[in-house]
Amino acid sequence: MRLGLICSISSRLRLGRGWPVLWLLPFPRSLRRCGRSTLHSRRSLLGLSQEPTCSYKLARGYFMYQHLSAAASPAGRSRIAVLTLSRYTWPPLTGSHSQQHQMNASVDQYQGCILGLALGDAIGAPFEGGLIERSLWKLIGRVRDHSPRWTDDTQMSLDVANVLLRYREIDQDRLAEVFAGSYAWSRGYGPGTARQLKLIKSGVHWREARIRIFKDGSFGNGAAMRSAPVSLFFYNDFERLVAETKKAAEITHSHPLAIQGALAISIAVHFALQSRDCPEMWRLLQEHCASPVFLRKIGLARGWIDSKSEIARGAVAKVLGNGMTAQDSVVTAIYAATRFMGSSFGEMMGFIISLGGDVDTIGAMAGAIWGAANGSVTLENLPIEEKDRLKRVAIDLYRKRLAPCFI
Ligand code: R7I
Ligand code: MG
Ligand code: MG
Repeated sequence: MRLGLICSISSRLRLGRGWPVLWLLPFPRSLRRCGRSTLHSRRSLLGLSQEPTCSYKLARGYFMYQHLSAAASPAGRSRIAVLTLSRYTWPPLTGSHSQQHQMNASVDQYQGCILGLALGDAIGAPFEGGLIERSLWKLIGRVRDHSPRWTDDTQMSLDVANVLLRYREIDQDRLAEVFAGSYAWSRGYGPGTARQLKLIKSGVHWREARIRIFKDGSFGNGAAMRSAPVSLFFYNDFERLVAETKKAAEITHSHPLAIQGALAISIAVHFALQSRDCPEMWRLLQEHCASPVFLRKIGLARGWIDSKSEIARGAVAKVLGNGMTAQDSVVTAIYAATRFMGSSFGEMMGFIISLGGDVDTIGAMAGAIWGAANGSVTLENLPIEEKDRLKRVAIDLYRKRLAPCFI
């Protein structure tokens, strides 16, 4: 009874601005402090990731976990303290979709996801766009050590990851600032997003900027291409995964189709991490991407995968699409990743390049899914801009990913 009370009153309390505040709460006598080594082995078994300030365990297998973190405010002066007290059981409780399954993705899969995303983006970039874009990319498409350079797809994904690692949620104001601060024309941003980010930089609020270019919000694939890190961070909590994916998308892409595209990639990455059978993935895709165009394309892709038909690239490009909009590229990427899940990354990229169109983005989305399922071993030897940074971000996302919370 008392345990429940503590859990409910202390869940993610935002304690306001000012100096960091430590809340001291009484703990039931039946809880005893556990040693770090016990905690560590239990944490790895449970897939917990946050570094606790202290933790308590009950003999019955329940334990409490106290986490205190402080995040700098926008001005960098005042601080917000967040205290999280959670209760876990071992084995995890059953309940919602994500809690019904053992959550045991590895750090290698996280690295595979981020490396796959960046490699798909960088390998696909020279094939994107018309003659002018391709010629330009020939000039600027390599970094100093001649590794392929990634584009806006990876930059915005890193921005999302950085905000998640710092604030442990999608803080939309902060993410809008980070997007605008990272903007560089040479990363090949989508035309609408480039204009929005310049507006935000000039002081226009993101809620205003996002409807200045397209009045209903953009339905470009710019939200879907950056949603994989959200899926990695909220791997253990499917409801948060859905809610935070929407928040990350709507800053620049508030059109329902763009949001559905972002959800589709988050869901596909979520299932790739679990190496689970597909029927449940297709069902959730249909549930969360319920517009007629998505439903039609998801149904077709599912039928092709289930029948193991080797559909010709021309038909895939024509029917599922290869364009810059969410509805013309997201299902294509999920189809390519699923079809080539048991093949090499190179084979998948060869297929995606042969589709033409928005190759870097279809490559980035499919690469994230493929890498989340297959891990990073075969991607390690491929050259890519700032490989160490990409791997570090993936490791941080793994270490700090949201632990399951049963409050
Ligand atoms: O979605 P976005 O960030 O573009 C991402 C693409 C990826 O391929 C990246 O690699 C990069 O190259 O760009 O940029 P937006 O400009 O918001 O959307 C992309 C395109 O979708 C737009 O330029 C439009 O052609 C189209 N589009 C729309 N067209 C009509 N009405 C998006 N929203 C609308 C709309 O509401
Ligand atoms: Mg790009
Ligand atoms: Mg692109």
